[in-house]
Amino acid sequence: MEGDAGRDLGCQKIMDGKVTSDKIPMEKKVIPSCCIKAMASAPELDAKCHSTVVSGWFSEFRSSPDGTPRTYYNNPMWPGEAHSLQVEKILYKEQSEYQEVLVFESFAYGKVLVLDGIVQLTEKDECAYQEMIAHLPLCSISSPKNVLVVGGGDGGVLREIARHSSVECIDICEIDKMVIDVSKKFFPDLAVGFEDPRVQLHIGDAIEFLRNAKEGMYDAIIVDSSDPVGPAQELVEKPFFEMIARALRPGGVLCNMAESMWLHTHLIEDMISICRQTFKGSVHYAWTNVPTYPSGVIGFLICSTAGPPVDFLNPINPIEKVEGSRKSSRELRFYNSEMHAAAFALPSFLKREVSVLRDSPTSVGRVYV
Ligand code: SPD
Repeated sequence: MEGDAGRDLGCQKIMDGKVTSDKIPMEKKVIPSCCIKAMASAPELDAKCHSTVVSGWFSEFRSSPDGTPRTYYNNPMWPGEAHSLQVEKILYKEQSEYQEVLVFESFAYGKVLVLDGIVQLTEKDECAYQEMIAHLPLCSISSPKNVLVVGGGDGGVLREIARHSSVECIDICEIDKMVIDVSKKFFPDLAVGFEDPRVQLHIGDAIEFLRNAKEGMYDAIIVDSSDPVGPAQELVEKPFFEMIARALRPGGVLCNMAESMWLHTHLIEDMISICRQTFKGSVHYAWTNVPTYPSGVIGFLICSTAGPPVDFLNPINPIEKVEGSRKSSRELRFYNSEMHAAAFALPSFLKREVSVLRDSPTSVGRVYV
């Protein structure tokens, strides 16, 4: 069984440099200072048993490929911090060809999808991510027709794209079929996106898919990936962005998940620099808040190729006028035109730290240094 509770406490003891005997009664044991809630000498109930769950609380963790004890609160993407969610019940845990897939029912955020120990979505706050990553680009161009989603196997982004009745074809390239199957089973409100007849599903590697895509084929490409550790590593590198730019029509748009401004300014700076070299239209950074993501926010890199200029800050295709958006069975929960405009307002520290954002936002065109 995964998540041996005693081993987990052992790990905490080692971290504190104190080793207490298992024969000492519970009430006399020293609780490791790093995690008061890790009182895990009582075994976890089977329904809550997983290596990321300590005393009924899930925390994002750093996995150890060599099998040594896992170090809690030290994920390489966000060292020194972790967000915890109280687990009601683990519903699914399986290793796919690419990653570990975990679903649990949480106390406060509904069902949660976790890949390789990292929260991908919760039922409560997924709207803040899926609605923004889909409508920020699609509302910025008129009559989008061909759209590609990279990743997004849970279907939530598809659900949002489907609100745009101008769209004729939605290709999705997801590497891990298990994510799709799990979403269909546990997250029907997201997986409903796969039921749209315009959706063409491609299971496979996005790089390979883009290599074979017709030049200038897409009006918009949305990259809904996991963090760039593991299978998504290549999705923040220059060759990937070059392939995206090639697959977009002139004046086509990319919206790419771009991490947290509180945690990843170097990564953001690198991604923006690559995109400035690659996308000859405009390059912007926008963000939204998602309480269950590390630091509670996540950003998007939004770019356009050379061609008809795209004014991301003043969308030409406002959602309130998008045909089909009100017909959808599910009302928008987060996105509206005010949220669209607000997403491009950047805090002073970010403009200072990421030099390429210093004079942003601009109305149309490049992000100037
Ligand atoms: N740090 C987590 C980033 C996850 C981004 N992808 C989420 C997938 C939701 N469709």
